[in-house]
Amino acid sequence: LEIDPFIAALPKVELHVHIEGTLTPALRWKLAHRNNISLPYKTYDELANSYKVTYNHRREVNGDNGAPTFLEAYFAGCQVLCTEDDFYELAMDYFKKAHEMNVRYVEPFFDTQAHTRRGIPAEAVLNGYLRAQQESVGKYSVRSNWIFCFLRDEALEDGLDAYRAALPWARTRDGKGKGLFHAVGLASNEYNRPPLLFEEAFRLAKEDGLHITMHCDVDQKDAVEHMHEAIFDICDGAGTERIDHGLNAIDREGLIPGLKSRGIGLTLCPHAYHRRQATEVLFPKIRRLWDEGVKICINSDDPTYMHNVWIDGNMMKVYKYCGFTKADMVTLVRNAVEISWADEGTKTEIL
Ligand code: ES4
Ligand code: ZN
Repeated sequence: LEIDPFIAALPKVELHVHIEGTLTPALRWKLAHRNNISLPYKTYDELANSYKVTYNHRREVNGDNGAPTFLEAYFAGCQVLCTEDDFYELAMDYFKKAHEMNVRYVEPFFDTQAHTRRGIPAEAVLNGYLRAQQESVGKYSVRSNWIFCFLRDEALEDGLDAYRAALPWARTRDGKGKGLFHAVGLASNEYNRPPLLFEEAFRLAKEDGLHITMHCDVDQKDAVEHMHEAIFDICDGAGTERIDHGLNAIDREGLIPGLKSRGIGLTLCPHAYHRRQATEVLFPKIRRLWDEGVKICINSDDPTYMHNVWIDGNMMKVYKYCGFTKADMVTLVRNAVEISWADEGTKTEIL
């Protein structure tokens, strides 16, 4: 899908992108050699082919066609990331790409657990991203506030340990932190891992003055129950400020009013869903959320693992298939600004 010049030139904001999901085969190849990590691929082409993943996180659902699941490929990619410089380069590559797409402001997700469980010190991850956050402003005119993600398929205690270790890099209520992240999220495999399992973690983050979001991925098992918990139960219904994905809100009465009354926005990633939903099925659902007045915005999720469709490609898809006007596309960006956690000065500078 060719990017229309209007979409290319539109100033953009991205609120749903996993930094580890922007790792290109080229950088992965380079870091594998630099860090002396043997890849299970003999050639660069074989490596690039490993990015062709299946949609569902569960192998038994995909059938065994030999392709890795998304999460298998994503965590395999993480293995080349070892030093502070590696994390810095990963983030700077993304910021460069963001700059080229006229993305002005980003709230990237990061996992520390994906790295500490391989023996990488959390400081390497956090300092690498912190340096990129600082340098991207001058170098690429891209500002960012980051989101620490709990891996929901790991134990709560493990997530709490990771959170406590990362807290000096947060922008906490007392103003003492290093300012890398200002929010927490919930990612990885949602199967049998409802949001309420992480209630304690979200309460803690809220006490620390951080914002809260969580993934409720599309068409997962118990998707509407997970959404119901996220909206009505986490911190007694005053917890989550956004939901990542959340397309299943249209499937149960009461969810859309719950989103609207609390001002909970949805960070949608249309291409991720388009991989397995027909055009004429998917885009009317997005259109319906829009028509019902839910604050939605458009994002890329894990672009290098999703056919290299970045935020501009995702915006093109809704422009083309939802029947949105140019003014609507501007409103989508304004929605992102509104539901972002940028400070007021940054918000006015973005658009
Ligand atoms: C993710 Cl697509 C997706 N689903 C769940 N967790 C994730 N982490 C990064 N991308
Ligand atoms: Zn995501």
